[in-house]
Amino acid sequence: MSEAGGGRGSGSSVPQRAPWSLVAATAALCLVSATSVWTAGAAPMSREEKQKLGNQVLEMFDHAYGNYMEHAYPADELMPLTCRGRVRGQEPSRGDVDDALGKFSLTLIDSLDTLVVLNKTKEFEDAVRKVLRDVNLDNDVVVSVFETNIRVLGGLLGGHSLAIMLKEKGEYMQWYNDELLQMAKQLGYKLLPAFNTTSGLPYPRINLKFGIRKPEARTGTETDTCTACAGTLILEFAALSRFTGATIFEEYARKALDFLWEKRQRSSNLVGVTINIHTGDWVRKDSGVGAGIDSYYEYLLKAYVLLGDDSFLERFNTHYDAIMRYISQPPLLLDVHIHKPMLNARTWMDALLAFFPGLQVLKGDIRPAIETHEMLYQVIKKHNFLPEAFTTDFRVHWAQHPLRPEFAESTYFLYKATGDPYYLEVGKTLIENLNKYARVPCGFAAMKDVRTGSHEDRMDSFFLAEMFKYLYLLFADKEDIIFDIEDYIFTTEAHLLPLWLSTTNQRVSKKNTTSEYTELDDSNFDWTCPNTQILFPNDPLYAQSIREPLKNVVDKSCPRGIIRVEESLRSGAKPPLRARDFMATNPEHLEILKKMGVSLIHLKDGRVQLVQHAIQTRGFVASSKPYNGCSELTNPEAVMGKIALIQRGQCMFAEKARNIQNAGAIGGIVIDDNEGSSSDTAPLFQMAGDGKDTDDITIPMLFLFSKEGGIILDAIREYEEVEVLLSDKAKDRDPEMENEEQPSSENDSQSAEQIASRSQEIDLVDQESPEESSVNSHPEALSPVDTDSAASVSSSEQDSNPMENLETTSLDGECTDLDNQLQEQPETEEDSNPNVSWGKKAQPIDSILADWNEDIEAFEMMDKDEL
Ligand code: DMJ
Repeated sequence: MSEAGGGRGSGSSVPQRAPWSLVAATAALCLVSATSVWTAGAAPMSREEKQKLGNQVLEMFDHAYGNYMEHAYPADELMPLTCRGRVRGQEPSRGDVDDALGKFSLTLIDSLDTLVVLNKTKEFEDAVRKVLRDVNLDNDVVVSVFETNIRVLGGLLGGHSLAIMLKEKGEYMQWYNDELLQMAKQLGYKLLPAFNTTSGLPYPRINLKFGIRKPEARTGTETDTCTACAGTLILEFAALSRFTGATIFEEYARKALDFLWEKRQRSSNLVGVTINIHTGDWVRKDSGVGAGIDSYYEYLLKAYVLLGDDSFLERFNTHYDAIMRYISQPPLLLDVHIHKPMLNARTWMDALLAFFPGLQVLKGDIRPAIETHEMLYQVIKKHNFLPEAFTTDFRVHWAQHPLRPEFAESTYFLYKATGDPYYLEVGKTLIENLNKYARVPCGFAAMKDVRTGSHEDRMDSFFLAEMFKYLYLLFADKEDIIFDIEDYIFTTEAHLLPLWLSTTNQRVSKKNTTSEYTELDDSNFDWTCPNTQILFPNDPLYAQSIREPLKNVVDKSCPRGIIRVEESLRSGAKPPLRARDFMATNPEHLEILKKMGVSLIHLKDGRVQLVQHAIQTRGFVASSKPYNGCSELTNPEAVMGKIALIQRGQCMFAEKARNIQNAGAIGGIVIDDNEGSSSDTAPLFQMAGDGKDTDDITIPMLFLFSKEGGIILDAIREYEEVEVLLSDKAKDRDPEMENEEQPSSENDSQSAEQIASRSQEIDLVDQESPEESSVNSHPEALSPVDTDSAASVSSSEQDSNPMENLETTSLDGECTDLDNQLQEQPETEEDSNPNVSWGKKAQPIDSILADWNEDIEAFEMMDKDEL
């Protein structure tokens, strides 16, 4: 490569960053700024212990890499149980998974820069020579464009990046003359025909020898690709362009990203999982941060960091807002529908989303990163590894675990951001589990079933590319690494690309898309990096205080489904009634509904209607002290006979409820401590107990997001006394209800018509198919009483059991069981049709049916999903 190309060829000196590019570099660099800050909580780990663990990682890498080189090379992967190489065509096909194998010594290429990170420079030099000598990129084999890009192109570029770094240091790689880069360029040109679509989105597969179109290609007929597949090219392609000066690669990757951005669902700002590469229609409209989408988001933020192009940050921020609004339900991340983002599309999560906390660290949003990571860690502690998919109550959904590195990745970034030694302990557990459960004489074997500990004859290349890198770096001090890791950004396969590329060969014309966005303001940049200076030195227990309330989230969750039924059969207790099992003709089911304050009415036309009776508590509000309500109140006189205001966090809701109840409060309102949260945008939040019996709690409790809670807080600042009405009905949902007297629990004896006129309404089209029911119910609502007259309004009678009230949202009792929340999804604007089941208004049956069919189709499709 010539200097004229502007790239950094061998012997060239490191280009100076232009001042503006520091923004990009800083975004990556600030991740490591907290390493020296010790946080209390977990005991600090001694240097010796860290070194010991680092050495253990090295030994494990040697075991994996050594066995691959000895028994598998030049095959793409090692089969660690039978101790031989996996050669495509010679083994039974595993379907899409095999598309990563191009007969190009995948594991060797994917391991190149890991060797340098792990200080195995001599081995790196040998490995590069082998790649140059042995690897053929022109095989008649159909490969995945995505996998080939992230693993092979990324591997070659990462190898090149570190080769030129070493050469410049003057000891190793002195013979190197950009040969890896030349191979990368050759591969880049082989991938380009995949982009020959009207949309600019690449075909998912390409024949390395024949491309797409030729009859011999055996590909090119696909119509769909995954969003991550089309949206995870920019780092490698831009690096290739900037290293070589050939702008075409960056242009193609940008075009694909531009197209995806154009196609985002405009009201939710989310993207689906798969898209038609010709029409741009979303084929799968479910949306999450895991399989199928994950690295699309990752590359938007990292493209900004590497390339310094604001438009990528703007897009990322727009998507991120949508993710936090709809998908993030801390500590969970749950897929939703792009067109109905308040509707969960699944009741399980996949293991790939474990990278997301790491991305949140890069974004600077530490709190949810800590929460999700903690939840994942507890799942790991339960099953030794993260199963490929697990349910919202943390049961295994898909039991395999192919030694994925995402959780180690997030652990590393969280440690860098917080300096909390807790994350070192997490890393230690990962190492122990790998050695204990996955290590076999000939390498490390993927888990076939995390529950039984059975193995698969498989060791994916990403295990060497990523896992060992992140684990080694977790325990390494600066002096343990022979170069400055802060000068590089990690691709999604953990390959290293130098940040100086941001100022090199920037000749690619950028689409002018900025007019679509709101101007970037300072706040965007505030949140681009974790501001560790502010967060941690002042509060060394920050990360721990976020983790603490979640420490039993997995253990205390209610097991469900088969396990639960089996357990209940053993114990004689009745299993919980799940929404889909509900039978309108079953008296026991009706009894459960009744206990929840819900009656079932048979209508003349054959439909049935579920009606929920209003439950109310009226009283003056008073702030509790301490405000978090986590210990005995110091101001019982102030809250006695009142509705206590408490802040979310620090302890379980049940604990808060007990403390205010003991102080004499007649109800409680928990206000979210997540500043800016609002029921306008956040999905329904359901309070749950701590897994223990909550029968002792008899006062009603209500949760309000920060914006709505702020209305009350403002009111008490302005007026001496503020009275509120806690009700399970939103008064303002139906103006017709405004003047009606609110029904009380005595309404049990009212006529069906009376109740129906002021109730939420559920239409079941077919009583025999209750699983097809659609219920339009609403979260508990609080109606502030007119503050002018508040003082003169006397307290109404408290007539409900609060936890019962809370639990009416879930047939499963204390569990936050999204499966059973059936119909607790607040409607989106798009969905909020004034005719939809509120009061007596009815949604036209055709539209209900169309809606249901769409949802059912989506659910069925998702049930069949594979990662
Ligand atoms: C890796 O190949 C990459 O990280 C990719 O983005 C998705 N995950 C696999 C490993 O799990």
